[in-house]
Amino acid sequence: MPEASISVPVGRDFVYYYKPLNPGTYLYHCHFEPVEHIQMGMVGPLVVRPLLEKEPLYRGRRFAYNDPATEFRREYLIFLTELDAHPHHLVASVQEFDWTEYRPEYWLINGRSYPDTVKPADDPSLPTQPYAAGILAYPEEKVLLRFVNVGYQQHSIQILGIPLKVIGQDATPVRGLGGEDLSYWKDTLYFAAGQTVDAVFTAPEPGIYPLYNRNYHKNTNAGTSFGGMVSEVQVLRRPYPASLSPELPTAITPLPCIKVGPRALPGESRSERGAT
Ligand SMILES: [Cu+2]
Repeated sequence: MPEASISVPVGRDFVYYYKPLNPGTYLYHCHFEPVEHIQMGMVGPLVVRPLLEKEPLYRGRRFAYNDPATEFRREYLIFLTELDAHPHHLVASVQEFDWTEYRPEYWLINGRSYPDTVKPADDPSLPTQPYAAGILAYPEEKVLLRFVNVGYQQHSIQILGIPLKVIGQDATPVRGLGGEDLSYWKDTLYFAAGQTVDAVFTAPEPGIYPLYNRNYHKNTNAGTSFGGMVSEVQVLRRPYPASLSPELPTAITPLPCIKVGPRALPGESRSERGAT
């Protein structure tokens, strides 16, 4: 809950435990001064995998939820944020900013704007934006897109030529009270701020299919076209024989994370800080 949860002072750490109960696509963000800190980048996605994947019958296969109908071959994260450079300049020089003046001029997918979105992960030209935002698949593969909108605006995303089937929203499978399948097809998905959506498609014939924000002013970088919340779905021709097909990312690949364990500050023992 913003402003009511525990704060972590500068130079200190805090170990937070939680038990994930339900599979799906989530997001996390800082809960202290969130209006400023979310804008400054204290945000991220969180994926909880279904226990179904651990059952012997389904081992080695991927599912979005505990339902065999939610199987997929590849998954990609579409992490939507936007950025107003003005408060960043002010905060960097320790000046106040009135957040009701928030007017973003950069729109990002996975922390990048087009054309950077389609560059590979860990591209040397983007040392602080390591995540790729392009979507790769071979024809007829089932692709799961995990959309997370952690911007302050609503966003509408369409993939030209590829309708999307919504199977989950806010980490909840789209089902009726009796468990009936209420998943539905959409050309344009609309995301409220703070919303997540799981949508699938079957890769069509080889080609490049643009993924873009239908609010066209968000297809720019500070007024310069063409940019912003734009990426591509690339459906690649599978070489023959299929065994020669280059490896594609089959799942969200986490970057190597820095392991931060409970550390004692000088003059302080671990037990005093409640570390276990
Ligand atoms: Cu914060």
